[in-house]
Amino acid sequence: MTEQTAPHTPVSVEQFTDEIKEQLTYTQGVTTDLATDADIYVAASLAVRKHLMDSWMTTQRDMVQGSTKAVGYLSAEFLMGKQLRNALLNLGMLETFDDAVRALGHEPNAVIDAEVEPGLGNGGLGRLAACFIDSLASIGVPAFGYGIQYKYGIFRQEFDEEGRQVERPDYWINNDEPWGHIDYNRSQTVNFGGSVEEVDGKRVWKPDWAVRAVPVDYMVPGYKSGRVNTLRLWTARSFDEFDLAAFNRSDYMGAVVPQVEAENITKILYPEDSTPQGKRLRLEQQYFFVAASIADAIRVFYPGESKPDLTTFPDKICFQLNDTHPVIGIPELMRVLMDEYDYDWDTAWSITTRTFNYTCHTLLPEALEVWSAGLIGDLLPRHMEIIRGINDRFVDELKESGSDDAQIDRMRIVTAGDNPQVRMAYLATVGGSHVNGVAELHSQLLKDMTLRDFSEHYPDKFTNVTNGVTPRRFMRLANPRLSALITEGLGTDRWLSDLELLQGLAPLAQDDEFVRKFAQVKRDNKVAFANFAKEHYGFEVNPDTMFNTMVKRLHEYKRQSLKILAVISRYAAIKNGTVSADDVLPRTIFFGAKAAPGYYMAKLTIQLINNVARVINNDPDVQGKLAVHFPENYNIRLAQHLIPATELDEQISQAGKEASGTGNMKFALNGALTVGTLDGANVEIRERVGAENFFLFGMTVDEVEALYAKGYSPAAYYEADPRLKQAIDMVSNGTFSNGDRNTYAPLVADWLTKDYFMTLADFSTYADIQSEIEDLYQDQMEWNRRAILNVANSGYFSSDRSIEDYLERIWHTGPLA
Ligand code: 26Q
Repeated sequence: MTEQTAPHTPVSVEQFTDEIKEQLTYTQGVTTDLATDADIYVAASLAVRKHLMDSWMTTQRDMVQGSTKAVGYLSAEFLMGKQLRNALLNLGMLETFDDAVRALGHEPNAVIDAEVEPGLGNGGLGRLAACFIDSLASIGVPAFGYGIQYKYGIFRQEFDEEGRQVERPDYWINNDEPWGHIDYNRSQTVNFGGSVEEVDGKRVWKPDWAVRAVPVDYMVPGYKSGRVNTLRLWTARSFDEFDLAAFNRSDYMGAVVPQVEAENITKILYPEDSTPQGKRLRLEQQYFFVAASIADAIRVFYPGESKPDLTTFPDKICFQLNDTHPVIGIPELMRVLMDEYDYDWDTAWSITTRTFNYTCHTLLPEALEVWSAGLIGDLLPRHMEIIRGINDRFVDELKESGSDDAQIDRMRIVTAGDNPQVRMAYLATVGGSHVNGVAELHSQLLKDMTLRDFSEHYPDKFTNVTNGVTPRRFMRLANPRLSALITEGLGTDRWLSDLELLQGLAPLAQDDEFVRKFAQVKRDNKVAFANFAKEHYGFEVNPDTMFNTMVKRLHEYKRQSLKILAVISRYAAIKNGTVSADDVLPRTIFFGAKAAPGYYMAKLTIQLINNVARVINNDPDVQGKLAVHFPENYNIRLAQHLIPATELDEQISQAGKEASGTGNMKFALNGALTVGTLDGANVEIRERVGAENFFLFGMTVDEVEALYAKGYSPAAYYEADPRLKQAIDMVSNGTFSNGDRNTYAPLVADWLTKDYFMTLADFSTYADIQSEIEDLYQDQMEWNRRAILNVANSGYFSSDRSIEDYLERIWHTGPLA
């Protein structure tokens, strides 16, 4: 990383206290003595924003004056988490804040907690985008995050009496939201529908409706870099707020229809994070934010120019496509260049393909976005023409290079036949310079399977950038105790911007004194989590048990089922005395997971986990030996509390299905050991931390493929392992449904007859490795030594390193001078 510029002039506690009071009085109109925690939160946030303002403006100025190319990270999701403490950290004002807030008679944590977390993402992909813009600002690269300010983010999850997931709206903007700055003066118009006509030999799009895209800007402060970038989230507004004619006819509802329809576009985040449905509103969202962002970038980099030379556009900014969600940007930039600025196809194509790059985040074929050509043609007729133009030229290119018909059919961007479909991943691959996967294994599998024909046709386009996470939020903020110990051990806190320095901890794993301190930190984090859980979720946790966690979206491929079956098996063994009471290592198991509202099997699995927890936690026979907790509504805040307290992390997806995973990195960096399969970034984590410090089990990708090929029959595994048979029998005989045998019948039937992700086949090795885990845990010094080695060797998984890789392999740019 480059040398850091001076961040910011220090602010005294007195000055900051005064600034908070000033905001309270003159912005909010609240007296200091009557101010609530939420008032203080808003006042402090506004005061902090002011401290960022100068750096924000100089960063924007320097970006436009342009010593280096900027990055536009186009993403339908940014899962930011709470903002205030992150901004304070990056300004070096954490302690000043605590003291000022106390001086005003408030408790700092209560004020921090008053912030409502913006949940503008589903999971890994959205959180990755948030980590990346943090790293870009910290490295000093000029960048925009471009996305959508959803009015409702990811739903708030509740559990009903039966343990079923209930989705509640997440109306986060309802509260005072001091971070987003709405900038009506930089609005854009986004058009939809209509038709394309030929006028004087030119194709002219005559749209029939339009919405106004209004930017809401969030500051993205770099850590000690003196740089502040922008996250620009678009919100949709109507041009015709009100139909006066309708109102005058007393059609009061009808009068607001145009407004309601326009604002619907950014009303809600889609909660599906795989198997996307081809819903019109989703396409409207995608085009809405991408079209506004492209127009915005042209406005920013060619201010006031009516005839800009856009052949220089790829030197000003490159756009990273976070999965296929923004891929409609490719035909949109073509359209803008040809229709609005009069470039010919070849020039426009050259500019476009040099501007875009595409990151793929999946391997599941059903997760690849496909839009019906009919729908695109209806909503964006000119774009559909352009997509066909891209497709036709690409097919010609394939013919010239000697591809056979079968291969051409496999590779068409627009499928043949009477219900043609547009394959967005293919459009992204053809329309950009680079395609990357998100972990070594994933990138390899993309080349060998998912995009094989393309990697043969464009061998140089494909590369890998392994994901990473920001150590600022997920170590320094989430785990202050461990951070302090690391700083003490290394004699510096520079590791927060150069995470490979963690390697300096490796020798300390041999220092018993350090190991004991590390163990104490983990213990303190467990106690702190127990208190937090009690206060906010109402359950009792025993910190003298092993904390074993599985948190991630609920998906069959991630195999929460495997974990719950192993838990049930363990429960049965303790209850029946198959393991003697003395041999039982007390464990507390934590689950956190949201299911897509329409994903039946995932929701049934949530219900099962909740009911297994209910039965186990109420059974005196296993008291103190086994407990299961499923706090509802897993989110960034809960992650920041739970990850530092976890000792054993579960990354147990079927090999070849999890593109990367990023939770795995957060846990390793916070001193948990991982039990996991050879999947996604687990492979690289294990390579780095050492095979002896990672609990590996399960089939490999090749073994999985071989078993599919040979024909997989899960029932044979059920018959072969009595532990598995017993666990499944307990699910089907009503142990976890008050005797009702129907409740989980669909799950049981799936396990025994389909089990597409081979949970049953991996059960035995997974159950077997538990005794290895428990043996090591009995030796706390040795366990903690290995945990330290996980921390020491995981510095590679900083999102700063990911960004450095993007800069070098894909973006070919760097920090501002
Ligand atoms: C698409 C179309 C319509 C509706 C929804 C969607 C949609 C939304 C979100 C599709 C996918 C997602 C999110 C995917 C995701 O989070 N993938 C994860 O990305 C992480 C970051 O690269 C990886 O670590 C995970 O392995 C991967 O599952």
